[in-house]
Amino acid sequence: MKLNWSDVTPEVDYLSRRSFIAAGMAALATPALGLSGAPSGFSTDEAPNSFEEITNYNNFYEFGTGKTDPANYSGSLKTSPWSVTIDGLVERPGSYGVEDLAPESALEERIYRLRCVEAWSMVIPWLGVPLASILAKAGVRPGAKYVAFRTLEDPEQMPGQHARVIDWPYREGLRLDEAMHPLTIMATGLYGRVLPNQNGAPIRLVVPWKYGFKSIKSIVSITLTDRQPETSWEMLQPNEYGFYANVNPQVDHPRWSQATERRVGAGLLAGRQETLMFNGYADQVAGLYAGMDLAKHY
Ligand SMILES: Nc1nc2c(c(=O)[nH]1)N[C@H]1C(S)=C(S)[C@@H](COP(=O)(O)O)O[C@H]1N2
Ligand SMILES: [Mo]
Repeated sequence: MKLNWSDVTPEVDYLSRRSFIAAGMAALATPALGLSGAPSGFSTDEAPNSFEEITNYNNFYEFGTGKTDPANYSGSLKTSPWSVTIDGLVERPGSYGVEDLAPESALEERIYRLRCVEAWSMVIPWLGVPLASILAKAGVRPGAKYVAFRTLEDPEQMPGQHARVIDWPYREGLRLDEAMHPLTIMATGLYGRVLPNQNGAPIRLVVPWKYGFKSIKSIVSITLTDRQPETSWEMLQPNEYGFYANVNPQVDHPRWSQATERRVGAGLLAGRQETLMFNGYADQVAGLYAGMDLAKHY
């Protein structure tokens, strides 16, 4: 594993956390919570965006549609206690506490690229657990083919829900094999800290080879089904947003090209960079779509 980005990122808190871990210490004297996710071989060695960028340029329509709205208005979300209902085709349906689904001792660090369908991207150092480990707790029953996710619906805590831009709650879904893929995680932190509200606290999905809208935030329910679930963006505009939403530079959005992207924070002179098939994760995930027409199943 190559973690040589540390000499190019100025993220001071993160660097100090890393050296802390290296020293084998258990606690941190900074406001960071010192969650010590083990690094994993799945991470990119690209320089992560700064904590500032990752937490102030967000899409989280429950708090407004502007990029700084989530940072400004998500303080009203109460993230603890928080439980996730897991139901449908599972052996042990029920309500699971976040601390049981993603215990600190199980957290892994995953430095992933995030590519929004709007053609910007970032690199984010998540902390989380494989979604597969969460599904194993509930026990997937034979016959389950898809996983459906829902975000909290509570306009009192999520003022953006007073506007009906989306048919709330925000909904997403994955095919079961996508959900079980080792790259698919449920994140509860980033940069060694508890997940900020604007990034989907206390628990959100991260599927790095798909457009960002698949990575649903602040999840309250997970349902195993035998049918492809309805998903928010497809419900809203099916000719523009599909169920699969795999990052694909060869399939343009009807209103803009997906061939290139702007890396947030790279600066005006950096120019745009080429978007990679499956967001650069083709070696790991292309096999999931063997034989499928990805222009049809966008
Ligand atoms: N519940 C919910 N989840 C959501 C969204 C949203 O509006 N509501 N926006 C999505 C989009 S479009 C993107 S690009 C990512 C952004 O994640 P980030 O703000 O943590 O970078 O969250 C996704 N998850
Ligand atoms: Mo997005």
